[in-house]
Amino acid sequence: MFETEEVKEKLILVSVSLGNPGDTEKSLDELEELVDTAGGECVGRMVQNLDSFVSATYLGKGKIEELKMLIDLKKADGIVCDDELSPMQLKNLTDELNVKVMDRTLIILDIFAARATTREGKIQVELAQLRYRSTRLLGFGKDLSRLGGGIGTRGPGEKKLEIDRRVIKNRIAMLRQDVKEIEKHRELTRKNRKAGSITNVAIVGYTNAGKSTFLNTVTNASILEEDKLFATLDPTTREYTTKNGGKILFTDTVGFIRKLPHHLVEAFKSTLEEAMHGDIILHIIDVSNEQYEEQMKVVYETLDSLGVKNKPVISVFNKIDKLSEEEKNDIIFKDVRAKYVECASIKKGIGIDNIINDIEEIIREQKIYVEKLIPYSEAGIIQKIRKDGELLKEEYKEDGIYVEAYIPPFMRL
Ligand SMILES: Nc1nc2c(ncn2[C@@H]2O[C@H](COP(=O)(O)OP(=O)(O)OP(=O)(O)O)[C@@H](O)[C@H]2O)c(=O)[nH]1
Ligand SMILES: [Mg+2]
Repeated sequence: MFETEEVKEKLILVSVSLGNPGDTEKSLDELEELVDTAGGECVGRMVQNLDSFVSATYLGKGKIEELKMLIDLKKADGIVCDDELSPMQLKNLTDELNVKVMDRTLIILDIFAARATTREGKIQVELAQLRYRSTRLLGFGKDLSRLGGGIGTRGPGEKKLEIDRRVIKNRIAMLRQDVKEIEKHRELTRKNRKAGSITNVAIVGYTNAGKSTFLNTVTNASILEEDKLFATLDPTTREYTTKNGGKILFTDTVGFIRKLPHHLVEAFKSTLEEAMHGDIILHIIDVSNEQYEEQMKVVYETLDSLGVKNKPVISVFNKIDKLSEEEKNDIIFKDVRAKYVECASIKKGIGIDNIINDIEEIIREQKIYVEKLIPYSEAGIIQKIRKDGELLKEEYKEDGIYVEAYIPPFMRL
């Protein structure tokens, strides 16, 4: 991702394990992937088992001494903690260790900064980065400025992030204004779309599950699909025409991850909500990832936090081509939150027809039966019913056209 960088930063991953050691290791595996994506190199790991985080220093005293030795031994340039550090923890650890101290949030923000391409994406990422920074500069001198360059200091585009507190404050105010403008515009387009009475399907899922691959396969969109975390940041909407000529809009958006920084969720709220305004949620799961159940949980937690409720969910267990026959037999493809469950290999085009069928089935179920006399002045509506609904009967009478039909809930007669 940052090919221009010549020397990779050597980093040690650090975690405090409060519960299951297996979960901690899996979370660290993911952190390693994140660090790799951000252009760093993991040269070691250190885990401390504790009942709770040490509020001032994240790790206990003895462990910090051990960590110092590991840093010397591995000639590491810095550490990355697997949880978001408080400003105090960041300051104290930096003072103690004298190397670059980063956390999971900073790494994710860095990746987002590099991935952002649209004006909106860039504004949202910068806003999240500056909010993260502003509290970490406050009252503690310029701890983040001690990061030097490289990972954690890159803003969207080629820009280096601001470290001056006053400038940050002004910039945040400006960016917030920009975000407001964007939201206003969004609200308008959303209304227009509703008026167009097309079913919206929001594609959601853990990062790297295959969301963009689905949209590309089904609608010939050309969204970057990559075996990297957070390949997609900006939402993309594409129209799909069913065999019967009905229209469906699919929206692909940013993937979820455990411990998604709240600054990012805040900043990306409008993007995420946009996608969540869908009528149907298409949940893509990478069933070849051994953590897929945990990932499903994270997805539903994120949806809950965004207030997405009472929408029909279709869950797709994707990448079944990567499973052995034995694994396929062992896995129970089940999701209690879903109305329909499908197995698929989206990349190989397997299972896609079933997914489309499920969507059509839901659309059909959502339709409302009406009997109505439509005045001749509004005869154009018949065309709309043919397109988005099902016209059962039409009779031309003196004062209008009498229809019996199934219409979508968003259509008004
Ligand atoms: N083996 C296999 N690989 C797949 C399948 N579907 C997608 N992939 C691969 O999985 C990787 C991630 O796919 P994307 O479509 O970019 O995933 P995404 O959910 O959009 O990920 P983010 O945008 O990062 O959140 C790519 O390398 C795809 O080629 C599948 O059915 N089988
Ligand atoms: Mg994607």
